[in-house]
Amino acid sequence: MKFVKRVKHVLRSIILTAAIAAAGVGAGVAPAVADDWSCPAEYTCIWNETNYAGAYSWIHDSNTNFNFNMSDLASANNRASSLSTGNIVSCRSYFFENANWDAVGGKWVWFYETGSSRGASRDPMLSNGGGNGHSSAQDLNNLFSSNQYVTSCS
Ligand SMILES: [Ca+2]
Ligand SMILES: [Ca+2]
Repeated sequence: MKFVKRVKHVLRSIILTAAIAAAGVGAGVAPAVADDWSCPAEYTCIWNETNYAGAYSWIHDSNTNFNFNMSDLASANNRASSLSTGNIVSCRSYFFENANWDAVGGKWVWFYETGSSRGASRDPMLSNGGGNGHSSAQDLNNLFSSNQYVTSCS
């Protein structure tokens, strides 16, 4: 299996989130994202509440640490309660309890992109488990601290 680490685009995410928040205010609607289908192409999306609600973050590329903010400007670290892979082009999106993709010292699971028939691509409630693999049957609420996209699933 080939792991491909992409360069983070934290600044772009911040600008994009700010732009969306500004657009939401301008349009007179709440900036909260209400369903997983709003997760844009090539992003994995996390929300701090179940059912794809509350503060959110659109994650682009792999991150060794969730040191970026969600839409409410609070850290995304240990705050994901629901998750969608939207339409990412990666084959798999891994999420880890610990930073630095630590698959030994903590829980980890993976999700597939939309359209894949090989497994879950989203989960509205991480507290009762979710995704595939190692820790999929365990409580994953408010846990994730790093993520990794894998672009090849040979
Ligand atoms: Ca964590
Ligand atoms: Ca679940």
